[in-house]
Amino acid sequence: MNIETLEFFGAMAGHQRLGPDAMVLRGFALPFVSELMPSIADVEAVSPFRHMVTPSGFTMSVALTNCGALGWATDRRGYRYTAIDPESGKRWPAMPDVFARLANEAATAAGFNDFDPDACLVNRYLPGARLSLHQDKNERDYEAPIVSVSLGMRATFMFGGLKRTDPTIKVSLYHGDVMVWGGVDRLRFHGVMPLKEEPHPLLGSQRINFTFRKAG
Ligand code: MD6
Ligand code: FE
Repeated sequence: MNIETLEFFGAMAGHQRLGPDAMVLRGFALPFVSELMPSIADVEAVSPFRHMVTPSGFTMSVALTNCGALGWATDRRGYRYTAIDPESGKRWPAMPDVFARLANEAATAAGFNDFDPDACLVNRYLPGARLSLHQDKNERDYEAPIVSVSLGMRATFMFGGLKRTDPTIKVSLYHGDVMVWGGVDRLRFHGVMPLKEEPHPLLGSQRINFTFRKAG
């Protein structure tokens, strides 16, 4: 299929381009939700959600856990990927098959073939939680895209440029939306505005985000 035809079918499906290599696939995760939910409980049972501390000593309002061979962690010493959950002292739980399948299919739909993530960061937002503007740059390989899945309450995502001071656009991310970005957009600053309480019929007053990466 040529690029115009791909773009046309993408637009028909409600896909929204945010940059040359960044797009939102509206509702792409919906067919996976009934399989994803019990898998979140499995992950949480091994490595519970926790509030980590940033290198500057700030306790994050977002609670997080991980699955996969590598997990993202932060403490006073810095940000890094670890094979061991610092809290449990054990490996992060394995990435459930359905997670890896969703990530791979979303990447393909956005034009990135053969995405094989080794890390899945799972973020939980309660009302008021936010994520300040940042770049994702702890991964070894910037060639692979990042695939980010939103479940539950709506979030207002801020998407900026390559400099912190560049203007940002705001995009609502809804239950089932998947963002894929890579290539020239891979290092763009981004964040999440404080979550408003708009309870979701399935997840209640929370938002869950999975962020898949090739970290190692
Ligand atoms: C979130 N996401 O959506 C936080 N990073 O809750 C991220 O920080 C993020 O969504 C890189 C790529 C996509 C993302
Ligand atoms: Fe990020």
